[in-house]
Amino acid sequence: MATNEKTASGTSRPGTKQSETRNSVLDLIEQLDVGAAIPSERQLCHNLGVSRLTVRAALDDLVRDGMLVRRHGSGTFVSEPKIAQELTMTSFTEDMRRRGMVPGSRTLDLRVTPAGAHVGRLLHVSPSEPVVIISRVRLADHETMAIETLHVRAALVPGLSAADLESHSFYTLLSDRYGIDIVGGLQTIEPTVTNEEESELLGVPLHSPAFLFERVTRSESGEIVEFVHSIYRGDRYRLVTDLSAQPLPHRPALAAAGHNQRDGRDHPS
Ligand code: 16G
Repeated sequence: MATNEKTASGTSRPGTKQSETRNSVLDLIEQLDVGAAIPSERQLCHNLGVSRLTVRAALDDLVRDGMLVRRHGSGTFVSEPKIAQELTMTSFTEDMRRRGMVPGSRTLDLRVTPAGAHVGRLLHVSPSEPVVIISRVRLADHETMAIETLHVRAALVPGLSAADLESHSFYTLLSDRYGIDIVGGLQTIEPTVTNEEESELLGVPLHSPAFLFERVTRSESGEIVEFVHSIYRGDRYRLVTDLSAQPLPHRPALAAAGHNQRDGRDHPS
């Protein structure tokens, strides 16, 4: 499986004692199971022939990168591997299933309100257009992964309920119940940290690193279907892109995808 790799990002700054130590610990992690304890700092110093300071710095680095987790008083353990998120059009449900994980969804809120200026602009509707706003916590193998807030024109999804979205994939409902197939869209990704509410819902410390995804998708007819604002856990995700060769020139393609190059900022619309 090309996902959930433990150490695909296991390279580090070359040529320093710390990076060599980091790589040796990464080799060790590869041989251990998730949740297994790594040897003590003292043992590692002895095995690797480096100072305590070097070992500690390398371990700090690996803790920060989410490869190891420290538990007060009991030691340092191999973390659950991060999810290697490819930047594709797939749904959360489909994505998790493909990784052999059980997808889940908890609906926090579902309400219908006028779009307002900002969401109206993103969905290409008037500010008074009724929009369904649904907030969901997304789970994989019962663990919290992300909070997604979905905005969709109410007229597109009559009868959509909170319970529907706990037992079904939104993209599957769109296709099977409402006859809408998503064919493309635009997504932006920014680094962020979790606020108090997000930290609580995700079960992570306040101001934990996270990814802010914003996605606008369109159907076959070219109509905008959804605007989704999502906070994904930074300790559980890393982003992967396939660097296949692009036909030149590629800047006009970016412009066509909706990027505003004049002010240097990206506007998903
Ligand atoms: C993904 C999408 C989200 C979409 C959802 C549908 C990202 C960042 N977001 O999570 O925009 O609404 O899939 O998932 O990838 P579902 O079909 O499982 O409900």
